[in-house]
Amino acid sequence: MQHNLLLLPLLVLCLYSLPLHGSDQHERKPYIVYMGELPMAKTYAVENHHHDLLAATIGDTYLAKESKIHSYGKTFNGFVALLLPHEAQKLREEDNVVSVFPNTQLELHTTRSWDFLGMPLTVKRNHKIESQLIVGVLDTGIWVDCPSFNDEGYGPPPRRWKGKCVKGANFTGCNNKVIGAKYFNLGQNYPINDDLSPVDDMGHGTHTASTVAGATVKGASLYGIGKGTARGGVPSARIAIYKVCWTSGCSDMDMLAGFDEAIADGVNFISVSIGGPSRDFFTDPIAIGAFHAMRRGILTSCSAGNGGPRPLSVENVAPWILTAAASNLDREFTTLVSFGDGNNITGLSINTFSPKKKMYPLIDGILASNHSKYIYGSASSCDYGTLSKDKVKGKIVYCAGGTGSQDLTIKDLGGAGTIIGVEDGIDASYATVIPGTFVDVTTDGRTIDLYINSTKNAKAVIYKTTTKRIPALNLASFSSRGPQLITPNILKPDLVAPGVDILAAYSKLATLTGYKEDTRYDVFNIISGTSMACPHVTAAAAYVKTFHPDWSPAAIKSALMTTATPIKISDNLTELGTGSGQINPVSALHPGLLYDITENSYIAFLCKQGFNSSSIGLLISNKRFTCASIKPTPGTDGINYPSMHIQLLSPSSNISAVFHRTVTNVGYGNSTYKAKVTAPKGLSVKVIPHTLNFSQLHQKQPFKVVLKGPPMDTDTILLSASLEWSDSRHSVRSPILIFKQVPVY
Ligand SMILES: *[C@@H]1O[C@H](CO)[C@@H](O)[C@H](O)[C@H]1NC(C)=O
Ligand SMILES: *[C@@H]1O[C@H](CO)[C@@H](O)[C@H](O)[C@H]1NC(C)=O
Ligand SMILES: *[C@@H]1O[C@H](CO)[C@@H](O)[C@H](O)[C@H]1NC(C)=O
Ligand SMILES: *[C@@H]1O[C@H](CO)[C@@H](O)[C@H](O)[C@H]1NC(C)=O
Ligand SMILES: *[C@@H]1O[C@H](CO)[C@@H](O)[C@H](O)[C@H]1NC(C)=O
Ligand SMILES: *[C@@H]1O[C@H](CO)[C@@H](O)[C@H](O)[C@H]1NC(C)=O
Ligand SMILES: *[C@@H]1O[C@H](CO)[C@@H](O)[C@H](O)[C@H]1NC(C)=O
Ligand SMILES: *[C@@H]1O[C@H](CO)[C@@H](O)[C@H](O)[C@H]1NC(C)=O
Ligand SMILES: CC(=O)N[C@H]1CO[C@H](CO)[C@@H](O)[C@@H]1O
Repeated sequence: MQHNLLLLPLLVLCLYSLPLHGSDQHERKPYIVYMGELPMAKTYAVENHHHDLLAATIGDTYLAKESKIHSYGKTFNGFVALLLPHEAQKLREEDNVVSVFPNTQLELHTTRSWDFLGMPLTVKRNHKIESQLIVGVLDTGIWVDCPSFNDEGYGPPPRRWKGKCVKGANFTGCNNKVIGAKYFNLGQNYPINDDLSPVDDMGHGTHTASTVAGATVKGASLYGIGKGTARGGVPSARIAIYKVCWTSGCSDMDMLAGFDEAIADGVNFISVSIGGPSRDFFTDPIAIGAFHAMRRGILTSCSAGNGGPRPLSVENVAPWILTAAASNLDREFTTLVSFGDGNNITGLSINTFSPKKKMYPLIDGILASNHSKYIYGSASSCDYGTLSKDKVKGKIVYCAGGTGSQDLTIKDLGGAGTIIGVEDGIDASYATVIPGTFVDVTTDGRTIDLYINSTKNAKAVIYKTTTKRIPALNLASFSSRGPQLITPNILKPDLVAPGVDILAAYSKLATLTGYKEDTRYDVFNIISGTSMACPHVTAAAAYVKTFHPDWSPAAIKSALMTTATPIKISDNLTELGTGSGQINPVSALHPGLLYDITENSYIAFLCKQGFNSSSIGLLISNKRFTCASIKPTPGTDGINYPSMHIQLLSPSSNISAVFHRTVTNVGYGNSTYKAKVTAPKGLSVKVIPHTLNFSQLHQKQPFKVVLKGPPMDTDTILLSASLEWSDSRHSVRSPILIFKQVPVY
């Protein structure tokens, strides 16, 4: 339901996207031909090589030239071309090609948050180093002209910066805060109403960029709602925006172009609040881009997706990606509704409207129904086309269930407001285009039903939204859950960060609800999604880097994971969505031990996963590489991951797994860590050795964790344990999760 709310306007706009350029090429479709790392010896330009390969495949030099859309070649090798399926197949068999996949569309995963994470305004910072960091944001573009991107007090861009600021429609340029902006529309099929420039027509990119690195803005609010200080997690850092998403979605080829440029421009971090169904790593543009970023010391963070609470919904699962799930904050935006009988209920919404009258007539969808025959939809949920304008006008309409755009329907019919009953629970507040709020259909919804039935003269009034403090730290229900199927023995998502009701900067080109019928524009907005969690994680990683500039992407990720706060578990599926827990950026500065992963360990891992030696050779530009030439990586997962996970394929399997790990001492030179294990009944967790002695900093110590147990009970699908290394000053925690695959949900 939440997913729909965020995405509905996008789906509508899809209809306007133009067909691909070229008239007689309607059978050819864009494919991405991915060729791995750039060749070591650049004997001649990669473009020429791409052209030759394409010409040989198509068998026509002219057509080959016409078909090529783009050559990647700044940070990895590959191109996009319009191909027929058999040509794509032919290219797949070429020696120099890792993968060939059709271009598809990905989607967006759509101020107190930093205080809440233990980073008050006064948190200690390395401003000088922070101001040298550049965060690349692949998103919908940016609206620079808002207070969060005011560059007062920022010096010139870091010297290593090689990016540019591309001008265009409604885009005024960059400054010393937003130091780079580019846009990508390789298919030239952006919707007609989109601005051909890095400007943000949707608000999403402005919001995520300001969450990472927005300047500090006092007294920020949305029409007085959520008032406080808005700021990014690393307010001194610089932003470079790569617009890869249009109102029609974000295409694979544009995503890859964004990565290619961002890496070459010299960003330190890449934040991607975008995703799609999980794919094999080397046919997934985000996994490919993030892999080449990792090779150059750049950490990529991504959102886990808004497919929760459904299991198997997690996206962006490559082990070199930091995958972010979403939690709520310790506040809620509640909207009071008073009824004619004196009763009140509180719903959740962002209602910026104050009532003009004391009370309004209240009806439900059934009473408002247009009884002349409608064919589609249900009147009780106020579906479009089912209600009568005469009956709705001037009234508040209660709609039970439905698709989430009833506020727009009721507005069209001249209604005064709407109360929407939601079926699957609500844990985020969404803006409504007229006075409105969302309530649980089975509890408050039933109260409203009874009241409407009890009188001929039902009345109600919806007040402006106010803020309420709540006990915090729950996984948002929309946040995607594991298990994942690409590398089943790696736990994803990795971490949780705030993603519910986040106040951050917004674009003046996008209305608050995204509906064109809305007339409210603001430089702030409150929105929800794992899209909002991802930039929090990116910023936390950047913050850690300002204190440890020499740490690798995997080391920073490990620091965040082993110091995270475990999330309260309400049910089995929640456990599959929280990873190591909620980020705690200040603790992550002192993790004690690190689970580092070098590029070579990722390569060994890919060998273990069964990737072809010649493909892996291309990824690292070493044609002679063979998996046989490296030491096989031992253990169940074959990678030094900071969490431990196995999926049992058969319900009758005994539990048996071994995790080989190596930790690096970054705490005190001379220290002894003892293992502390918590495990449920029926699971034996042995840590060998049980004590790790370090005599100096940066010393490494290996250990293994051996899991053993009988088959899990029939109605148990998860067993959850943990390992904590402690030297009495640090606690280095790894979740251990065993999941039993069940045939159907
Ligand atoms: C309902 O809310 C109104 C407005 O805040 C308040 O005056 C009234 O006392 C409340 N009624 C009940 C029963 O809580
Ligand atoms: C009821 O629906 C019909 C068919 O869509 C439409 O022509 C008519 O105007 C509607 N009536 C009212 C009162 O809205
Ligand atoms: C209210 O009345 C309608 C129509 O008579 C009926 O279908 C519905 O069940 C009633 N709702 C409740 C909660 O009693
Ligand atoms: C890798 O796969 C390709 C075809 O997909 C095959 O030609 C090649 O022999 C394989 N290489 C190795 C080392 O297995
Ligand atoms: C599970 O372990 C028990 C005890 O070690 C053994 O008897 C049994 O054969 C094992 N079952 C499977 C399926 O391996
Ligand atoms: C390390 O600790 C041991 C035992 O506590 C002590 O004997 C030794 O001197 C310490 N070494 C250093 C370099 O501090
Ligand atoms: C670590 O040191 C303790 C005493 O400080 C000793 O008992 C233990 O055997 C040592 N462990 C290893 C693995 O060296
Ligand atoms: C889910 O968790 C509950 C305890 O919270 C447990 O009783 C139940 O058996 C679990 N269900 C499954 C399918 O594992
Ligand atoms: C908000 C804003 O500046 N919108 C402008 C975008 O560009 C169009 C066409 O140039 C203008 O008409 C808008 O005013």
